Amino acid sequence: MKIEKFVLRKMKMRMKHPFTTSFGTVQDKVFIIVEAYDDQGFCGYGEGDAFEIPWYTEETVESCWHMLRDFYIPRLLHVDFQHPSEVRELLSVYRRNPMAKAAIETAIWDVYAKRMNKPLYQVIGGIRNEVEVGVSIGLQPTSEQLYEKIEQALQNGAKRIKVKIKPGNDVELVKTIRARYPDVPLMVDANSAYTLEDLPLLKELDAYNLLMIEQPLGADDLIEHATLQKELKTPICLDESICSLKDAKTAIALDAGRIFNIKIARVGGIEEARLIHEEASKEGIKMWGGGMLEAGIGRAHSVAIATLTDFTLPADTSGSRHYFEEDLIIPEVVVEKGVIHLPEKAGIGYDVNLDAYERFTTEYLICK
Ligand code: OSB
Ligand code: MG
Repeated sequence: MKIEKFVLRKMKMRMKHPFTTSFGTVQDKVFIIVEAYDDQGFCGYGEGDAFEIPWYTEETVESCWHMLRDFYIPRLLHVDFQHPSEVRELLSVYRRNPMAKAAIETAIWDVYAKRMNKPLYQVIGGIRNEVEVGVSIGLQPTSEQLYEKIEQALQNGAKRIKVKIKPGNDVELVKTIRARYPDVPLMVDANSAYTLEDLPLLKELDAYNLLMIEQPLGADDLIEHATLQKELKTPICLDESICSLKDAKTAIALDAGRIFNIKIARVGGIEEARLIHEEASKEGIKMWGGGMLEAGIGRAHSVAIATLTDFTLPADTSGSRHYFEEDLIIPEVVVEKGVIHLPEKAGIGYDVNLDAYERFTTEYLICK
């Protein structure tokens, strides 16, 4: 197959509520869409989910635009290849920048699945057509607002609750949630806000029967995570620390975490995510699908990857309406009683809602 034309779009969608983590607050979701047009007239979509500010990973919307326009698109345009899994190798000459790679690689997987006339989740090896999901609740201005969000999530059937923590907003917060909801499947995510100097505090979290503690330490702190895991009963889940198969292998060798949050964006594409899944499965690591506050196209890809065999824990992916008044796909992603049912249409299984799609576009570039 050959890609004869790419279109890059910069998009902006206002979120219903600001989303706050230990690294900062997102109110406007600014992201990239890649459209890939093949030699048979099929069009595939991918989403670039780096943030405007390099706080979760080092990439930004602008750095991704640059990588895509100046390197990845010229590398892939008019090149003949058999299968989207080859894109990983074709782009491997360019170091890192995984979110930019994922944006274009996922678009090519979507085109390929459409050519095969099969749903993407089946093409990538998914084994189920529904995915259980929980919610990720950002840091809230008041505890009333936090309880309100938890209450809402539970009423909607969320399979587990994840709350963000940061220094000064941690043990006491978890303690009060646990007092109110003794049996709710609960976990916390620190987004790298702690160091090993916080060991005594992190050990206190062991008392609250958490499913896991997500990314307590820095992205580069694999050795430190291994030290911490030895001191904790609660499993550590790695997020920011795993940006490639190589990172996953190192984390496994060090026993730096017993659970992986897998995001296609963070690891550089569907193929890298599949390889990590394969490796982690062999080693008994549990997995679940992470989220990037995606719009519909990224959401569709995130749900697809969560259908792989060992994604056995509830994903972070919410329905479209959780973050946005209106999404850019039809139908929108819907969560029913904590479950997302995957569409059986070819490719990502959702169509672009052209009216919304154009309105959310702030810039575009045609490359052919
Ligand atoms: O750490 O998983 C994270 C959102 C943006 C960046 C990082 C993270 C998150 C979330 C929310 O926790 C996931 C989602 O609902 O999309
Ligand atoms: Mg996280």
